[in-house]
Amino acid sequence: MVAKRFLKIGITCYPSVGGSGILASALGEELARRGHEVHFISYERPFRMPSNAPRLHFHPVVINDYDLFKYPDYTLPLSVKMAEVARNYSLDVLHVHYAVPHATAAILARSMLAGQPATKVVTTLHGTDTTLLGRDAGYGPAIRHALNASDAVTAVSAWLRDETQRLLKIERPIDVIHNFYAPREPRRTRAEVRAELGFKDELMLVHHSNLRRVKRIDILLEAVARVRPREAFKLVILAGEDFSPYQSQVERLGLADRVVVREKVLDVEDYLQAADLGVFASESESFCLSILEGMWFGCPSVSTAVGGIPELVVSGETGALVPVADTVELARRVESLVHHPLERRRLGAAALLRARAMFSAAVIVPRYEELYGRVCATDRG
Ligand code: GMT
Repeated sequence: MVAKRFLKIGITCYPSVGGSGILASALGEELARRGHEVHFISYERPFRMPSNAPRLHFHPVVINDYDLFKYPDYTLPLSVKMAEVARNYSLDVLHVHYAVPHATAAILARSMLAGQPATKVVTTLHGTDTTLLGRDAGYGPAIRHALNASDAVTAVSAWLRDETQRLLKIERPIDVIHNFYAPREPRRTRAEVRAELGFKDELMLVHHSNLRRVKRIDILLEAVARVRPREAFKLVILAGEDFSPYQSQVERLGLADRVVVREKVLDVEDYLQAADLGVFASESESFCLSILEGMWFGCPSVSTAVGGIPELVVSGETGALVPVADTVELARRVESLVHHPLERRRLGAAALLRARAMFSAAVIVPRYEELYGRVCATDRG
């Protein structure tokens, strides 16, 4: 039997609430649990990064706001910190989540380390780094350069891999490693959460996201407003950002007593265990970690068939998929599942099984370990 090689891995991600940061934090935590030494490098401690866990370290990037710059720069101090940590801790791998500007900073850091034992750069694409910024003439060439210079590139869905190759005209191989989720134990009971939210017998619809434009909260609210009878449900929105821009629409649609909003929620598990059905109207989504989070609590979803979502949700088996911007169909599928509890539970049970079988830490983390092993075994020459 070959002894397992424990690696020293630097991870850079956005530390705030957002799918790429959540995934990167969970990956770092799991890698440390498996014996690797993990160094997070970012401007803030990732919000889900546990304190006092063995082999888990955090290195802050300090950004000075010099008067001579109109815009503060993050890429250079990040690359200097990456090189410093790589040198001081002999990192085997720098794994960056979200290409902009992390991949460019990592390539620069690797150049600064020239002549020393090689640190390999792995870039994981999460979505808008390709689908939005990749189309931007001011970013596209820099992203293409950083991806071509990375030792390995991964994408969180096959759809995102194909989009990246098409949009950025990249021919190099991109490994698809889907996202995983490792739910924490809820701190409150389902009954306690429902009481806090003011529920009686209503069904709990849930939507959780950062509310950015691609999430199409406008369409989501319009669809929910069509569902009858209204007394049968309430929609809980766990908002990563300020919900106030949508408040007037909630009132106009007569949903004021049907929509409950909680902003900047960190304990999503508490709410997801109490939810009956997820609703998503995104017009672009490379994966949709939020759907997966619900699946882990047996919560099926109705969502748009867009981007990588069909790799996660099997329509009719673990949830329902509807065309983008089809408010009527979205409402129809939600209403049908509101009225058919057995069907809802069947989909929820299958969603949980699928999450365990395909999107668990036990399945996904070894794929990253295998990738690290592969890049560490190669010499860039
Ligand atoms: O736009 C967001 O939701 C944030 C973004 C991020 O980088 O955190 O999310 C992207 O990455 C998530 C984790 O891989 C995916 O689950 C989301 O689908 C993806 N968002 C988009 O593609 C719009």
